[in-house]
Amino acid sequence: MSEKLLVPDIGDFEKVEVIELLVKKGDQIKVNDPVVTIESDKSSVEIPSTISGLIDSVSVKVGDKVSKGDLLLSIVSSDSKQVTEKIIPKDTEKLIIEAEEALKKNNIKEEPSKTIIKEKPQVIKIVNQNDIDPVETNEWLESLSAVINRDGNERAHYLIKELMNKAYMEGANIPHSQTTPYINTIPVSEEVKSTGDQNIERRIRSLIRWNAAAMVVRANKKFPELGGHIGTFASAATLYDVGMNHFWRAKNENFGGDLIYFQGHCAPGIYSRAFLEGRLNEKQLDNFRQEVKPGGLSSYPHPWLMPDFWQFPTVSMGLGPMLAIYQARFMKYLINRGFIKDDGRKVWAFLGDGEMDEPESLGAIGLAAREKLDNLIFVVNCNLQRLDGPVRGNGKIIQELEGIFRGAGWNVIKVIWGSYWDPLLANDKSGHLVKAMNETVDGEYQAMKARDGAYVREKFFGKFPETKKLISNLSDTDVWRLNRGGHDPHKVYAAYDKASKNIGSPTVIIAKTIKGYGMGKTGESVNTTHQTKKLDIDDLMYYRDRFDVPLTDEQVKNIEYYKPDENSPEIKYIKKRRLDLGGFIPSRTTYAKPILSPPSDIFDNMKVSTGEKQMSTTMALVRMLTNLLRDKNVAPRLVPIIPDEARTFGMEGFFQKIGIYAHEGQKYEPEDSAQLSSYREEKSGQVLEEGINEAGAMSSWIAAGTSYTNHDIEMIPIYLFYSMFGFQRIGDLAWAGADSQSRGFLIGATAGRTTLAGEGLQHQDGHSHLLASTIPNCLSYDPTFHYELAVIFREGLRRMHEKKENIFYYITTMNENYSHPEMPKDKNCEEGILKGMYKIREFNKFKKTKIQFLGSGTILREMIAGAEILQNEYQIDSEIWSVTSFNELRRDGMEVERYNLLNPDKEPKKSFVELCLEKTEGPIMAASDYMRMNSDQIRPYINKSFYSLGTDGFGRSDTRKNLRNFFEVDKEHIVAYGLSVLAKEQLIASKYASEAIKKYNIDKNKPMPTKL
Ligand SMILES: Cc1ncc(C[n+]2csc(CCOP(=O)(O)OP(=O)(O)O)c2C)c(N)n1
Ligand SMILES: [Mg+2]
Repeated sequence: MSEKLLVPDIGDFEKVEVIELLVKKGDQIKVNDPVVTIESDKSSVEIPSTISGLIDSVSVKVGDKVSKGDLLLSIVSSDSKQVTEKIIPKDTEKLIIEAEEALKKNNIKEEPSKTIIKEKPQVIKIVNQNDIDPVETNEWLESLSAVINRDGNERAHYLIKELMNKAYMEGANIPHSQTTPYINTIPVSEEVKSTGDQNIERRIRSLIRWNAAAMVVRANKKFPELGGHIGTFASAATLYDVGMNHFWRAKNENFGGDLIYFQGHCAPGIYSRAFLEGRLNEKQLDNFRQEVKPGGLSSYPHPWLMPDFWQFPTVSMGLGPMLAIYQARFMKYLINRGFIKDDGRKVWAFLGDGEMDEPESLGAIGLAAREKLDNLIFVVNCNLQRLDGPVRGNGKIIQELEGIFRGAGWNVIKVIWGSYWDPLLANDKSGHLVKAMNETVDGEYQAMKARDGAYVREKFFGKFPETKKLISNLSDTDVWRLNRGGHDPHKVYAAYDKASKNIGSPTVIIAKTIKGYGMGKTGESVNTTHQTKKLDIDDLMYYRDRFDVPLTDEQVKNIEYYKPDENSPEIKYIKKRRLDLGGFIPSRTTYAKPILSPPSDIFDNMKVSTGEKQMSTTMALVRMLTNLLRDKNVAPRLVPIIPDEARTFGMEGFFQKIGIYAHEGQKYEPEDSAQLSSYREEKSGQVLEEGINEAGAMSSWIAAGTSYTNHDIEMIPIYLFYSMFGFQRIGDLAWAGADSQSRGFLIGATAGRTTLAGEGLQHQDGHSHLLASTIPNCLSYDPTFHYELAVIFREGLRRMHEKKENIFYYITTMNENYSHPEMPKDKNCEEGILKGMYKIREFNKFKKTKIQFLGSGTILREMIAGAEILQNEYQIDSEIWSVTSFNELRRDGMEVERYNLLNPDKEPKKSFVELCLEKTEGPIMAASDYMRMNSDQIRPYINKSFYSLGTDGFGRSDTRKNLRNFFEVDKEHIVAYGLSVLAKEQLIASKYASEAIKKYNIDKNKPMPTKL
């Protein structure tokens, strides 16, 4: 039976043009196969079939205008059932069921701990001066103890929650406290014990500590300018060691590998372990921070400088936490899209407590909880200090972070006290010890660790008679030995174990440590620890003794490294641990297969003229992506990333076509479900819709752009954003992306100071290309026409994803509609587009006076229009060059110039600019919709008179015409300035320029736009 396929609801649009027929009479099609592409003035969308069968007739042709309800195809249906099947809205019911199933799976919590605590539980009797009825308080507390005793912690937690709900409903507005007492989260009775040999692990850790410090001290002895850090790793050594010995699984043929974000300035400690593991030698350690000659060790984790070792650049504080969150999210994305299997890989991020003040550090923690990233573990090393002094002298950073993370929905594990405190806490019957712990501020905690046992006895235990008594049988040395949780391998192990098993939420481990642990008087817990790079002989002797490093005094004086024999138990142990965990960490490898570039004809439709049809380059890009989504190699690998601007860029068609990634699917029927481009979220969705979150979107881009190494699967991230909210907003992340060797496309849409008309100063980008030019492996382009975009994009795919070059592309696209010409037939055109310029037009009627125009982006069109006027009204000839990239031209110019200067005896080479322009006639005038500095970049490589126009100054909202007039880049200014340049070069009389200035009402007295 013949069925009719009609145009579905396409939203507010009427009479939308059919731009492509994707099927023909006689084709067999299935439900959801795209049949035609329609295009409004803003976006293009494919219409999928809702019927499967044989096409009987096609009722539309390219160029037709269609509206809702118009007939598209007649189909002889092959399945009568599907005739009535409604494709839009999607089967939401099914999606909900799927999402709920997934939810259920995720919610399968570990069996609630049924352990009935046998020993007397820790009852904390809060001794509070404001307690109006301590007896009643005691009764409640004892009841609670009884519950814990009988039914366990989970039951107690449940009752407390119910009590709070009840109180709330009764009207008692009791604010819920997000913090717990200042003690460890994991009770002693629930600590899982390490299976490791603690003695040997301590010996290994001591050697790692020693060699790490020695590396820094030796480097600075040789070259005091080199710098480095000792105190940070000294505080974090146990946190890393327990992970390395027991938890972090390396990538190998059976497992994808855990991903560890090391705290940047801990690098010496990581090198030091690699030295014991036999991965680095003494010579390399001696080249710490000497990166210019090959073989040196980079100051911090820089994959660019050590591409086989470091995976994640973290030293710019705050980026590590954010990148780790989006890394964990992208891992789930790849799992949910079926690219990698879910084998329980984890992302661990090590952060400093001072670093947590960076807004970026905490900025994305809500997302981590929302997305239920139980593959993510943060370890915050709370040594209570940052660079200058205490992180929270007057407060408690651990408590503050606990509240913030718990409030955001994280699983929080505090590791505050080491095992030596356990008996004291068990004997704290009156609760005074915990009270003292709660009331002591970080400034005091820090000061105590800079002194000695006697001081701690007086200042801390001396707070109450009860606490003083508690330690009456301990010597000052015993008191001094009371350790912090982050230095206790047992406590750290228990926390890591619990974190690794947590399901349904991310975990943060907040560990308390001492900055400069073991460094003695000059370095331990003192405010200057962070910058200690040199230790004198006494300090070194102390350090050796503190950690029992088997070196003689003489060896200490020589600051020798210590590495036990290959057959020693220590070396055997350290290697065996890593062998059991799959290999060494960190290690950066890639086994990703390249993505075959699409055939060159995939973009052929962008090489023909659009005729009357006007479109923006943004729309051309979306058209191109729609084409790419039909290429079987490329389509699944595309990761479109959008910070809430899909509609601005005309990309709403992607919602239905490839879906928006949502780990829980879509639990609601979207408001616009009846429409063709309705908002569709799906567990296997492809689009990363990040919301208004450029930093998050960029972090996703980096995760996807480095997927080839972190997941061994090449992906093609395409992040589209308002160009003004690109580099200047996320510049530091872009730099980290470059360091990480990310591959992918950044698309600065709505670009150009005068092209995005009706917005305003903070939206109007006239410099993003200059910012892009600061990144060495970023190639940036400012194309004007659709074929330029196609050539650039395809080459990007080829170089990055097929040839695996570690570069990335920044391309600006605009929202001005105009018609696009056919690609010039000149065989050098493609090469020119890629190198940065090619000749696009020539006005050559009069052969008297000539000028060279170099233009890019939308301003190229103003130049063409200006050149036409010059030809028609002033008999001036011109050649017009489309400059797709001033940045690339400059790079080539610099390189050629350098070669020529280094080879004075050789035939000089010519830069591409020179080759293009050397035989041309007349002065050169360049312009773009960016600051003059953009086009000025090529000035040194041009041996002719060169002038530039540009949009220097604050942007503002107005019409394009007025803006271009204001910034003096419209065709009228191009004519007037062009004549003036010719007059200055004495090629024409100055009166022509003066007349033009008058004719176009150009106000000579108007200040420079930079001053307005
Ligand atoms: C964005 C940024 N700002 C400043 C620095 C310089 N810096 C390096 S380490 C450091 C102090 C770090 O303190 P914390 O996070 O507590 O780490 P700790 O060394 O105490 O473990 C600072 C300010 C940096 N690396 N990145
Ligand atoms: Mg710190």
